[in-house]
Amino acid sequence: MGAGFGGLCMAAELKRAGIDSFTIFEKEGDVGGIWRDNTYPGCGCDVPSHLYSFSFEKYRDVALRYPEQREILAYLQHVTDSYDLRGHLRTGAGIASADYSESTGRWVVRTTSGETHIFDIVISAVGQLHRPKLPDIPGRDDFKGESFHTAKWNHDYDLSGRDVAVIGTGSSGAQLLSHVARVARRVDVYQRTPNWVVPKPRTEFGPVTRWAFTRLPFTQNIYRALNYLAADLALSPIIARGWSARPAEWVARRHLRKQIRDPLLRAKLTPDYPIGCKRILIDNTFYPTLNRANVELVTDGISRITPTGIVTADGEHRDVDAVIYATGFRTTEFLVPMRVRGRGGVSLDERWADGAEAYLGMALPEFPNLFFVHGPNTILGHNSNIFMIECQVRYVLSCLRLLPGGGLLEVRPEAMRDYQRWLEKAISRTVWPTGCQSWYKTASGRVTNPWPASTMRYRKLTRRDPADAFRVLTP
Ligand code: N01
Repeated sequence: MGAGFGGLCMAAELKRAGIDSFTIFEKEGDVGGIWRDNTYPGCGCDVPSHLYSFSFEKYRDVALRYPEQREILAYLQHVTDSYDLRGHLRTGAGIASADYSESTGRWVVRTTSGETHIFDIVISAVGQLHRPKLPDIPGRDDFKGESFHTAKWNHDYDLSGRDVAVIGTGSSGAQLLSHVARVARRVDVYQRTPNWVVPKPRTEFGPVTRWAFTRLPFTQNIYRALNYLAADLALSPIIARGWSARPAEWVARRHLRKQIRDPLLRAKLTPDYPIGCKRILIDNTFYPTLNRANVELVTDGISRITPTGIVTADGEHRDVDAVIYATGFRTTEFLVPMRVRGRGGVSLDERWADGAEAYLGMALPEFPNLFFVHGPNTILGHNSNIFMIECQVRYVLSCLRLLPGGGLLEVRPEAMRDYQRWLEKAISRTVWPTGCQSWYKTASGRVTNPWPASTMRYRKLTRRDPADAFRVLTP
């Protein structure tokens, strides 16, 4: 389910393993996942392109360090074609439900258009950042101007010469701001919580690197490995206030000081929570854009939206022509709106009512032969998510090898319990539970989305023999 990075990786690896009997269901019209949906101006990735690609299909660029949305989407289309996946793809086919049948030991999968399919194994790869979240602000629906979410950009609406409100200053809001401010007459940027922002290294490679990448292609592999190691060894300790947290905060403060001269504006942009608690922004354009004469950072809370603009807590009404919601995604709902039922009719919604959890983020007792790619506690803010996806896909393939002639595989409750205990302890050592509010956790404060350790740790855990944690059932 899903034809983003996760689903395509799974499909390509199935092909590479000689398995051809699979279908990829995609609710939209093409592959690409979030990189198909997010087309806002400035959309790109702050993970270097060499690292933000599959190890079996390395992305090569001798000019640019960071890929833009269009390049990533083209890369995913290239993977789809190179691994001959189009024939397996069913587009416009959202999944409404997946029910385990006790009598057949198979899964009954229904699409939103009412088709029914039967499968031995179901793998969900729907991602965590695909359902836009619009804020619950009174009067939102009364606004008479143009409004849209960053993941549903209206390219038919010309922002030139308009007065625009941008609500939200996360990765998306920060990336698009300079592009909007360049054409709009005025931009009000509504910030609820400031983010830690560190400088982005130079986008273009220098002449020596270009020469090496062109003449000695193996140097691209070295560069990829160095990026991976740097992220894991230097960035991942930040989340648990390890050795690099203070230096990272120092770099971010210096970046802010250098780019924002006005002390009042600087104060508004200074976070009061530990770095790494929310996703760190890697950006060079957000702060300078706030210095522009046509941009105002508004930090008073929004009390309501009127037909013509936005009213803040201090009572000020700012008229605008358009409102851009850079307000993030419904991250903790995972497989919603799908209805999934396992053995004995147990519902995934009920199992996850207090927050999603899964063994290594991939499997649950009572849900035989159901796997998740990018499931609970597997997303990263400090390294390439593609690495995590590959670990999961490799592990799922190892699971499938335990069923050479078919059959059912289910994670043992003891393995799930031990893993969850370890996970919660690891999370409790991070800054996430108490440091701030973020999309990493549920309304009740349970951290359900990010991985709380190094990616090397995840690699080690997913290299173990799944036979240690799973049992084979007879239907
Ligand atoms: O969403 P977000 P995003 N009133 O949830 C604010 C990835 N990504 O789309 O912080 C006012 O981060 C909210 O405020 P607060 C990346 O993993 C990667 O920007 O909750 N404001 C916040 O400022 C990223 O983390 C790239 O107080 C409201 C913002 O909206 C993830 O996607 C590029 C509000 C939401 O920020 C999501 O990023 C882009 C309200 N009622 C995205 N409600 C790369 O480069 C929410 N906000 C890889």
